[in-house]
Amino acid sequence: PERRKLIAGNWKMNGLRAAGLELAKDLAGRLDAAGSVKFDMLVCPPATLVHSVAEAVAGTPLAVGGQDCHVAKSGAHTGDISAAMLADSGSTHVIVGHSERRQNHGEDDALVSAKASAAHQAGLVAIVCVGETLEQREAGKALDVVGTQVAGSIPAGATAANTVIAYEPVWAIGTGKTPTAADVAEVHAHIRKAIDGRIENPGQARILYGGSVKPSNAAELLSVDNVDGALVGGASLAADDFWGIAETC
Ligand code: G2H
Repeated sequence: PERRKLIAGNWKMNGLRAAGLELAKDLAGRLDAAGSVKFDMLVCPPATLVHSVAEAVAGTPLAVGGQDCHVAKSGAHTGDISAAMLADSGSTHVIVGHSERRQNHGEDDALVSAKASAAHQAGLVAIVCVGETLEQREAGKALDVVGTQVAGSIPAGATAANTVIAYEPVWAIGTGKTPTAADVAEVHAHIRKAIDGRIENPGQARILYGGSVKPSNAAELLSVDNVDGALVGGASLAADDFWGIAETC
């Protein structure tokens, strides 16, 4: 079967209650009104809003996810949130290994893999992020770096149903710069090969592109071979922009 595209919004550290709930309800309302659409839609609000957003959109096709989880189910980990807590709050997905976590919190592939495994134990879909820095791309190492990250960040037990890969070149995040369609195609084809033997049913696994996706470039990026959706940051904070991206599917 054809891979259905996933349009995922990563709100990052944005969203107070009123605006976050309004945004989520707006999107859920558009999904309901549209009836059948060609994409799945997910929003990942800050942890403070996961439960209220999930309650507000319950019964609609809009899915809700977290932006990170701890590897443990519970325990003495001040400030952390477990995958079980996200699931209990209405999440079906969680992003792990976003480059902002890798850079700002020193997360490495082994930890990302353990987080993805914790997500699976809790019944969540893990969205595993990978991507090279500008320095690595300019050194001609993008494919090697991404291949190594994929190999190290996918846990045993990963399947096309419980794991999504997101390719986010670090230099394209929040910068307005995007790789060419040819570069995206090259990396996504490389990832498709790299997940063989690591994700059950690899041909059905979804590989998202992320990094400065907006309505004006979404059609081109989403039509690239092996691009099965988008992970959207800045442009997921306005309903018209996020919906506009999804509508290009
Ligand atoms: C990449 C992306 C969402 P933005 O981090 O994960 O953010 O679309 O703002 O580049």
